[in-house]
Amino acid sequence: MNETGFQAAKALIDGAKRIVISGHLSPDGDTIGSAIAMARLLASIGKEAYATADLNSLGKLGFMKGVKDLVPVRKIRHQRKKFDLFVCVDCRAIDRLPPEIRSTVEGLPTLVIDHHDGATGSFGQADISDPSASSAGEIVWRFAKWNGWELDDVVAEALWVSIVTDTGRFAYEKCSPETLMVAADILRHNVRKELINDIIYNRFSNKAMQLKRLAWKSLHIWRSGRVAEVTLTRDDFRSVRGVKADAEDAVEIPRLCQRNEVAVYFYQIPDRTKEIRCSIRTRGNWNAAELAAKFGGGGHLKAAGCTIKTSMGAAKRMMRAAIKEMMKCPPKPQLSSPTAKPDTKTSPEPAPAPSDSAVKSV
Ligand SMILES: [Mn+2]
Repeated sequence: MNETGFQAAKALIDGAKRIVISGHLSPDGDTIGSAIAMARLLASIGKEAYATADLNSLGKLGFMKGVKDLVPVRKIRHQRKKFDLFVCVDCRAIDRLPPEIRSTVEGLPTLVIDHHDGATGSFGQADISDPSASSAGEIVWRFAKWNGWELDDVVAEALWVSIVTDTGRFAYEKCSPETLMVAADILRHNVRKELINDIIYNRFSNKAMQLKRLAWKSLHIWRSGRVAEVTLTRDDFRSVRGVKADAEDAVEIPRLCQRNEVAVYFYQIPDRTKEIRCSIRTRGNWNAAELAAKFGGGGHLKAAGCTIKTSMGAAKRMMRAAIKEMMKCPPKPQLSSPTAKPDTKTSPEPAPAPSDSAVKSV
């Protein structure tokens, strides 16, 4: 419990009337869930609170009860009345925010609620981030309880989506005993857990199915599967009239190789052919965030992403060279979370899966 941080956060909120809330670009379940929950909790104590997101990137998350209250990013700039507080969830850098809102929130007093590793570059006046938390949603829950705020069903559902997606359904390393206690409390509310699981993980549109087929066809395996890649080009997306959100989980395909340690999903956004996005997942101690940082990207220890501004062929050559370089030396052991036990004797299997959601590529 971050008592000092929570008190500073409370003081900022007490002094604010009109609050804007946003998470990172290409929002995932945790970004949307923690933003919706925070806005609703703040509204419950009489604040005018607006959660914003790029509504075109919601993908499957459109089913969530709180989505109807989200304000499109473009509308935030045209708000006539000024905001007096910005709450930044699941993110801690201005340049990771949707570009449409950056000028509006820059310079506002800021409360940061993040859980990414390597908590650097904070820009807030109050910061209740915790890299050991499973999700930003888990921190929102702790803060709500600390304040004595009541959760309603919409908040509970939003926080459930946050935690379920960011822990890979309670499977990833950062899923702690406390995460399960939080989840247990959330389940006291009316949460559509079966429906949520089905929509997010078990049902795919025709476009998504066609893109999966193309991604499987592109599977490229090297180093006996220790490294594997899939690729979706602009033409692939165009051929099925699909968008990025229709293939968010493509990086899970190369990860299925039995010995896989580094998985990469290369893709092009239609209309931006000179820009190759790479979604990276690692096992063991390979640092996905460091690999992505070589190309100006970032993320978590085992789930990260970057954009390389070049052609597909050149981006692949650059990424493959960086992976080879990284794999020359054995990975540095690292503890990504204070709750993780350094228990190497009893775990001959590769380390658990990454700490980001299956619904989006970082
Ligand atoms: Mn998150």
